[in-house]
Amino acid sequence: MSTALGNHILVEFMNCDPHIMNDVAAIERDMVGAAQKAGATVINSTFHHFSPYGVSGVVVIQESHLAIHTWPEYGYAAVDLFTCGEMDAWISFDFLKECFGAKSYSALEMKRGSVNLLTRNNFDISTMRQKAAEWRNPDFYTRNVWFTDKDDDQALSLRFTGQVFFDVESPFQRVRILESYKYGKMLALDDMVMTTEKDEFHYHEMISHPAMFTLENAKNILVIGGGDGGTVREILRHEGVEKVTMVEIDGAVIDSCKEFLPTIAAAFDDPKLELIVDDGIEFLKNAKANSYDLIVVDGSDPVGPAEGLFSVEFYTNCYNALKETGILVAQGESPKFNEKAFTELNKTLQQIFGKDKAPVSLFFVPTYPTGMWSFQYGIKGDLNPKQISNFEKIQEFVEAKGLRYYNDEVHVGSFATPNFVKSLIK
Ligand code: SPD
Repeated sequence: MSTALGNHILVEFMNCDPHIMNDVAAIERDMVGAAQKAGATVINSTFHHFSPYGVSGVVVIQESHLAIHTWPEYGYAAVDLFTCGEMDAWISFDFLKECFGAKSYSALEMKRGSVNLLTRNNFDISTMRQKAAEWRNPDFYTRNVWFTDKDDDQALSLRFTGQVFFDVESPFQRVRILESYKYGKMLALDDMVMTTEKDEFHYHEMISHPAMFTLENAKNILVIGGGDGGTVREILRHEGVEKVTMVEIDGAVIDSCKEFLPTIAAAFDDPKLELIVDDGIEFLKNAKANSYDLIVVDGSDPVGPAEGLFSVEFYTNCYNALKETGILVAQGESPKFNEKAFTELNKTLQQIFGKDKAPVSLFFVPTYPTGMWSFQYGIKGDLNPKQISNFEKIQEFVEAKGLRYYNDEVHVGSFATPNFVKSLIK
């Protein structure tokens, strides 16, 4: 029989992966996982991310607690594994060592509450049980966990509930579905917000309808990227569309959105959609000339797999694949957050489509850094999205489909450019 009430292992994890040491969601998941792995019953967990870096947190278990404090700048974690009963905390130790990528470690094991030093009370357990039944969890428990989409100097942060629905390192990127307090569930690729349940319509209505109403009769459409499904959902609202081909490089994005963002991934079963999981850049190299009325490039930011979506070669291939009269719409970055990518993309499109054939449409997305975002156009043939006349048709469509961002006024207004944007693209 044990002569102590508890067992306490004080752990030093050293030379850990610094990114993990600063990832509050991963650390919470791993600490809870470590408790479960050792057969503990998890009661609650609370974790906090410090600014600018560092994480602290506790997992309360039926068998006592696991606690952690990290110093990412030293790749260091101080961990307490306090257990009682039969639980083997060394199982948690081994699990965390792997999760944190600790290259060195040490541990000090102590017995806590030596029964030789303690005297047992005769306290009245029945009164205590009755009191316990009256307790309520006070409202002061708060979570302060933030997802931050940032460059070196600017950021957009969303407080999230700690719920991680999907977290997979695909061959291309880290794909996550997290839950934010204000904007519902969101898709994040690496550390960038792609879309959220509450404001996705800003982006998806504006990437689709201005081009569709400029063309008026688009039948054959190609979407590159757009794995969450929001763009094809909007395009397929237009009854005259005969076929949409969508080429998304990362199947994990499609799978995660189908399962956890079904209102965005709502059109994947549409018979007019051909879904291809492959590299869109390669697809366009081999695309037949003169094929599409509209090509939509719904890519992520110009890092990782989307980098090639900002090249001259790629847009030349898009130009060739468009019909004689056709439109290209590309995710154009922000003239405030990513001025360089915004400007270079416009230069590329002007070079390929012509100087007056690369207009910019600006719109507002609350969950993208700076909020100001753009779609950039390449116009082939005699079309002008700034000068449309089918206002009534647009109004009927907006009403019938219950659109929440796009309308005839927004269409025209979105092509108005502030002076600083004019000078970036002149
Ligand atoms: N920084 C966000 C860039 C937008 C990327 N595309 C979002 C995909 C939505 N379908």
